[in-house]
Parts: sequence; structure tokens; C-alpha cells
Amino acid sequence: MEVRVGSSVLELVEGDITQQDTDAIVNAANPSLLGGGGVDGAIHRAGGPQILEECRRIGGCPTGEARITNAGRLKAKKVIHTVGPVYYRDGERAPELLASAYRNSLRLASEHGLRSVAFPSISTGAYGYPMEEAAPIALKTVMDYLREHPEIERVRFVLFGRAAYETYRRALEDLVGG
Ligand code: AR6
Repeated sequence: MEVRVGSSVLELVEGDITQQDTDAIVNAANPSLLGGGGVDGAIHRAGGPQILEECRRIGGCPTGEARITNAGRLKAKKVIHTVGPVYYRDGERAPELLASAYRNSLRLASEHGLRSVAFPSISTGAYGYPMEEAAPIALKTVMDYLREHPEIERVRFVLFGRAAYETYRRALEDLVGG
């Protein structure tokens, strides 16, 4: 499914974030930036040790912020590492921290002249954010950004499995009045 937002495109696909050919892919990292499971493990496995080397030099990333590295062997040019909230730990701050993670990732893409960005569903795995709650926040934050930043031409949400895709599809239809 895809929708236009201003002059840009927002699309939902079911797939694997490591296989995307967008200018940047976003990693759902942790504050150490030293790797982990889920998306983080898959990106470092597929991209090779160069990415981890650069992460080590950066030295970490607070929740809600983002950092950028090369993409090693991946098709994308850059990896943007962001840290989403931990649902049960961050409590009422979780929605705003989740929105910040998306916004700060997009801001880095704009600053680096990257025109297309692929996101996973941040915080909805190990960090425990229910996908039904996270999806509308993720989508609305990205749509608001795209309306003001036409330099980002395409944002692709890469959803892992049919159920995740359907959750995002329903949330997007609700937002665009489908
Ligand atoms: N492509 C796209 N989505 C994926 C992939 C993939 N290859 N693999 C998993 N997902 P998670 P978080 C989905 O746990 O919740 C790491 O250990 C997955 O189904 O990767 O932000 C980090 O180091 C889920 O919906 O990220 C942190 O410690 C979503 O991606 C912690 O996990 C996010 O799941 C971050 O937790």
C-alpha cells in the first residue's frame, strides 16, 4: 500500500529491512549501539563489521535520538541508528520518545541529502511497544515530517510478517480516512 503525502510517497511493504535499496535504512538499536537481536542483529550480520566499528567510535545514543553510519555491505548507502522507548520502563513518555526516534532519524536523512528511508517498526519487538499503539504514532510522525520536508521523497515501512503489515495498513487507512 502507498499514499502520497505532499510531493512524497509513504509506502508499507512486508519484508526484511536488510534487503532494502533505499538511500538509508533505520536500525532499531539500543543506547550502547553495540548490537543486539532483532533488526539490530540482522543489520549487523548482513552489513558486516564496518558498521559496528563506526558505532563503537560514536560511543552510544540516548533514547529518542539517532546517529548515522556507513552501511557496509548493505544495498543502502547509510544506516541511521535510533533508540526507541522501552514500553514498560518509559511509561507515559513512551509515545513522545517513539515520535522523537522517527523524527530525529528523518532529520539526519535530510541533513545528509538522503532522499529515501526505510523504517522497521521501532520498539515493537524486544522493547515491548504494542504494535497497535505504535503504528499510528509512527505513521503520523512520518506524515507530519514529510508535509514539511519534500526533500525526503519516499519513506517505506518494512513490516516483518503479514500481521505487522496488516496492523500498519489498518492504521494508515484510519489516518487517511480510507
Ligand atoms: N526486518 C524488518 N523488521 C524486523 C526484522 C527485519 N529483519 N527483524 C525483526 N523485525 P526489535 P525494538 C521487527 O526487537 O523492539 C535489539 O536487541 C520485529 O518483528 O528488532 O526496538 C536492540 O539491540 C519488531 O516488530 O527492536 C535493542 O536492544 C520490530 O522489527 C532492542 O532489540 C522491532 O523489533 C530494540 O528493541
